[in-house]
Amino acid sequence: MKRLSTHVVIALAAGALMTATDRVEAQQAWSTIKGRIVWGGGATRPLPDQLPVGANAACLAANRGANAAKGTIPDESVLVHRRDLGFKNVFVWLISNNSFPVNPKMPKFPPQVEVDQPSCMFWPRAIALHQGQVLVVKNTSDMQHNVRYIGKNNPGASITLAPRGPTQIKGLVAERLPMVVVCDIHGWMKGRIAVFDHPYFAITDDNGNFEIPNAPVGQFAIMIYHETFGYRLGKDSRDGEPINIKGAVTDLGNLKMGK
Ligand SMILES: [Cu+2]
Repeated sequence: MKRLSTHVVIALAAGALMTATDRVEAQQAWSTIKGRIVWGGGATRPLPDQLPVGANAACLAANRGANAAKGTIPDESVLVHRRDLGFKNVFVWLISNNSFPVNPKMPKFPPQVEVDQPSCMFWPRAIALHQGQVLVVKNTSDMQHNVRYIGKNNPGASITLAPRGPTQIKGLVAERLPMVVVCDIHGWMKGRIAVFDHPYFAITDDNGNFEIPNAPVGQFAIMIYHETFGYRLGKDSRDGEPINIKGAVTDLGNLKMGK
């Protein structure tokens, strides 16, 4: 039998690999992960602290929750819904030691994510973006703000924002945990910016709900993290909680968090 030339053998081997990969992709199923993070720290929900903003009339005037007589605005670091105890602004994301399969039908992310500082607060306070998205930091107030963030993989920056002056932050890369963002002019202004190199992340809404569509069926781990409480189950869950993703919907139900 005539020997096959080296390049023909390599080409055949590559063809076999391609076929195997295609088969895996064809068999990969997708599921929507959903659930709700609820306050689990006791019978009474935590009420927001009141942050003294002193004589800063502009902050008081612009903030709907302000108490002008006392000169305070509500601290938004822990927000638990007064009726259903849903826990807002909790980051939820999948982690894996390997790269994730991605559904080819998954919609593309919009080019940018926006955050504003209209009332001496970052709104939204919890920000999540996919690597490649541009973070647009707006300032629709009549005050000067700045935005400073510190990352482990990102060099960080401190950017002054004139009244009505937006800025764009490009080239953010994935971080293991959300980065802290602050305004140095108003010491109480804090938020978190999470950056992911995969599309499987969400932030809980006012009622604690989250949803991660198009997640790959299989055994993975899920991270549940809040700026004040850290990992949902403490250090035991710093490498995530096991999750078996299966069926059209993987419903995790109510997950308690807080202490
Ligand atoms: Cu500020």
